[in-house]
Amino acid sequence: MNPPLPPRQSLAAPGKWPVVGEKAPRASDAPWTLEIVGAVTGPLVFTLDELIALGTETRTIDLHCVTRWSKLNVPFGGVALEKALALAQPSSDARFLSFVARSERNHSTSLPLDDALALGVFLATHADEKPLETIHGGPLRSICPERYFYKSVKWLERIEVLTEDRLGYWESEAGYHNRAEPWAEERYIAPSVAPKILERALASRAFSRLDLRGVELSGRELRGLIARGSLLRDARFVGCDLRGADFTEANLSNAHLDGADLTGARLTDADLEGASLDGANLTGADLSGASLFGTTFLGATGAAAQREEGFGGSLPRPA
Ligand SMILES: Nc1nc2c(c(=O)[nH]1)N[C@H]1C(S)=C(S)[C@@H](COP(=O)(O)O)O[C@H]1N2
Ligand SMILES: [Mo]
Repeated sequence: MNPPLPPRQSLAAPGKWPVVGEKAPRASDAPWTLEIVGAVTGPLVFTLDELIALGTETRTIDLHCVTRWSKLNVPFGGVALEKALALAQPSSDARFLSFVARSERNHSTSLPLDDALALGVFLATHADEKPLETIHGGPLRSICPERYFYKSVKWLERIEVLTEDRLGYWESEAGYHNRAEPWAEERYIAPSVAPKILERALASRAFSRLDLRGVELSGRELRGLIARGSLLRDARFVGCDLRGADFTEANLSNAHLDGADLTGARLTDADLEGASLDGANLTGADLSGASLFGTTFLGATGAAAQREEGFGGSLPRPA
């Protein structure tokens, strides 16, 4: 019987462990340390020996790379994240953790604090009873069970405790999904386009005519985005900075634009049916010709929507 694998994953060849992403840490003579900083009562720096003195254990963890290989039951040796974190005492407003690598591009990934603890993120120094090889993140890497492997950072040197999320390298540069749950196949934020195309579109803010159905871009700064005629049905732009964006003739049906700043944005002839713009700022936004059946503007500011001719949706209520 083959072991159960998340959708569309395959087992790596027995004994093989592919290398993905960066191949080596930043060159440095400084001894390895792990810092825990940010929204904590007591910022800490551990040497590796001090970290290990917190108590080591072995955890058997399944690895699922977003590029579709999996490796099951890998025995890792190291220290539970919660032991180190408890000593630093996250403050009451701590919500996210950013795991930062000692690498040329200061590679990072983030996790909600609650998920990191519930999933049992592990600070690994060993794999298969041997010191973790440098190419796989030795001397120290974080391992997050139950998430695609990009949520596990090689050459971990800093954990930043955050009150608001900060997207990691792959998540912000390559359109990788910020939750990364393999059983739900949360690989890319826009499942309908090739990751390379999304990466280029994000870098140049040129979305025109792309099929980006269901894209998850909440919280991003996307000022001046050009998305003329884009297919953005079910897209999520919650809380985005979209000042001056151009959505002329875009299909934004059922899209979520709650709390977005759409100051001066062009939504001319856009399809906004079923979209939610609750709490959005529409000051100076142009909604002429937009279809607004079932669009909600609860608590939105900027009266543009009310004045439009042919308005068929719900009116903004006074705040
Ligand atoms: N520092 C660092 N950590 C990283 C990456 C990276 O490029 N740099 N890539 C991630 C990705 S996409 C994967 S799949 C795994 C790969 O780990 P491996 O090379 O040990 O298989 O590391 C993750 N952690
Ligand atoms: Mo990956």
